[in-house]
Amino acid sequence: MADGATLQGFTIINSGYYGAYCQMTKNAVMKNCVMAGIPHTGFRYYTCSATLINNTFGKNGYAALTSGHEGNTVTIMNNIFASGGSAYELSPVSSYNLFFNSSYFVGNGIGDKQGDPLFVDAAAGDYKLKPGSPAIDAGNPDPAFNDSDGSRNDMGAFGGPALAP
Ligand SMILES: [Ca+2]
Repeated sequence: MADGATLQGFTIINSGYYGAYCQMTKNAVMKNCVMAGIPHTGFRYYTCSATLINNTFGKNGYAALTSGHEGNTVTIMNNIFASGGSAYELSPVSSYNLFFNSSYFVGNGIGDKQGDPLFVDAAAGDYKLKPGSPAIDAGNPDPAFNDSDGSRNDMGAFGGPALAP
């Protein structure tokens, strides 16, 4: 990804080696993306600054996020990390993320929590949330992040203001 680039609204399942690769990039943004079944890593960093908001990481081969080098500044918020590791070789600034079966970084910020996100049908690639999911109305409570229906932010790729209801 290039400096200041935004990757938004993509679903990348069972593809490639890295879902996206951010190398020597400043101020990259990824939001409302689904990354699942990727052989290595959903999002790979190499000396990069980036913000990840409202993404869903399903089960990936190695981890949701990995870093190939130090010197990263990564902020994660309102994301769901489900299985296959969350972040390896990387210490993101974290808030309002949901972690499930994550073997590396499991969140240490305000609003971070653990639990089964209750996807509709992950095996079939449907990463929307079932009623009762702990990710519903559990993202950042600032109205700037509200869902398009006006309710509090739902964690994951289908929450936040960017998508139509
Ligand atoms: Ca909501």
